[in-house]
Amino acid sequence: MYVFATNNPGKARELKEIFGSAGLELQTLHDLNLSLSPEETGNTFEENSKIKAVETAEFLRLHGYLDAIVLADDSGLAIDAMDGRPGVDSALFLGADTPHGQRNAFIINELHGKPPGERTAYFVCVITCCWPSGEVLTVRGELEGLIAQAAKGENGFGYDPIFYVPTLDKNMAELSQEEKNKISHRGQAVREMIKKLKGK
Ligand code: ITT
Repeated sequence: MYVFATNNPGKARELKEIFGSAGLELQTLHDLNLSLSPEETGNTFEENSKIKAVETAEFLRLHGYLDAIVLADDSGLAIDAMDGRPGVDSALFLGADTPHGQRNAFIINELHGKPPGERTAYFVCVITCCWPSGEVLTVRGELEGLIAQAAKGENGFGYDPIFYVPTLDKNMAELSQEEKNKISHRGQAVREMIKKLKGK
């Protein structure tokens, strides 16, 4: 069984859809009535994604899930004009409990008046898989875009309303789930991971 170690419902929705279209079932800890929030003490997406996968795999073993294959996602938005922030601290930006609407408004304001060439940004998604044997594998996906002039769209989650995708002339939150998955940092990483899972 594949278990996704996340507390973020937006990530869970996206991964489940991509797994589903590959004919694989993915459950979250929430689906198993379990809960765990590993401390993200790493300095990189790779480190934090591995911490979440490995700790959750150990936790599941203790709960009797001896054959669980665990996936974890660490992701975020890096803005060039803000020296790569919020980056690996994307979930903590302006404080862990700050609503995303407030974070997005802050970023729009920070970049106010900047021309497109100074609005470049990219989403990163690193997914780690941890097998019952303890073997670990990591993949990374990235999507480049621009910080939009204004927040737009109701879909997706997090920073999606302020991320402009030039090739589609839309903000990420204006894309359907299917459209986002096709191009997104997470979509790319998950599809690569699924190829590796199927090759095992
Ligand atoms: P888990 O660790 O439980 O998976 P989290 O939300 O804490 O959930 P991260 O530590 O990886 O996840 O933080 C990622 C942050 O970046 C979080 O604030 C997200 O809202 C944001 N983010 C990640 N992927 C995104 C996406 O596809 N679109 C918009 N924002 C995204």
